[in-house]
Amino acid sequence: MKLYDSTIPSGNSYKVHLLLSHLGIAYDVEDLDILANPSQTREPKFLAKNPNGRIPVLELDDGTCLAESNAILYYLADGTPYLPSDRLSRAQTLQWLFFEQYSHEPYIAVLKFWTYWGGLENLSAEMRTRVTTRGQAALDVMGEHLAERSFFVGEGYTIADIALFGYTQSAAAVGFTVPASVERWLTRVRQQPGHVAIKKDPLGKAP
Ligand SMILES: N[C@@H](CCC(=O)N[C@@H](CS)C(=O)NCC(=O)O)C(=O)O
Repeated sequence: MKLYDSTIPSGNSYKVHLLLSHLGIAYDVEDLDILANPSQTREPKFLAKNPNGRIPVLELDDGTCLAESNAILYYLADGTPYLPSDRLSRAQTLQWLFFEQYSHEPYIAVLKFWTYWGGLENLSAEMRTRVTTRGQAALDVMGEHLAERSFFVGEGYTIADIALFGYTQSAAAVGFTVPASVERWLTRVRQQPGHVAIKKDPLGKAP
């Protein structure tokens, strides 16, 4: 299989790298320049793989392409300990995957992108407040949930943790206040067997 990623470190792609590392699955990678104008993900060749023009995309060995980071996690984790088998736990896993995409990533990931690769200077004060307030609210929800538990769903580490780790690991660096329970969880995630760090920014803009 082949993972289409970006040249700069994408938290959404990183989630997939992280799960593939835990699973010990070998794969190819192709990096695209998403800072080009237009982004290489908007070229016809890539749009044929994902009409939404975004990485990550996982191309399976039969040529089928799967987009959306959390859908890719769900596909890869099926039948493994990273996706619970009971009905309620699976739904709770989805609950956190949807939370990540609707209430977390649009604020924390977007602020990360603007901070390191440009755009922050064009932001109105109103928009900046909206992004920081909503991102902080997501971190606070995570903090409450983790106050008395080690991982997001059940007793073990699942794709809910992987999805949320993708961008939460960068939240403090872009100005958010990370609750202590979330800091402890970040450490627990880094201690999981097969953990890999997000790749370095080849442009040297992100730490
Ligand atoms: N909801 C998508 C978001 C993917 C996304 O925003 N990808 C960004 C990089 S992190 C991208 O491809 N940007 C290039 C573009 O929009 O042209 C997911 O979780 O995979």
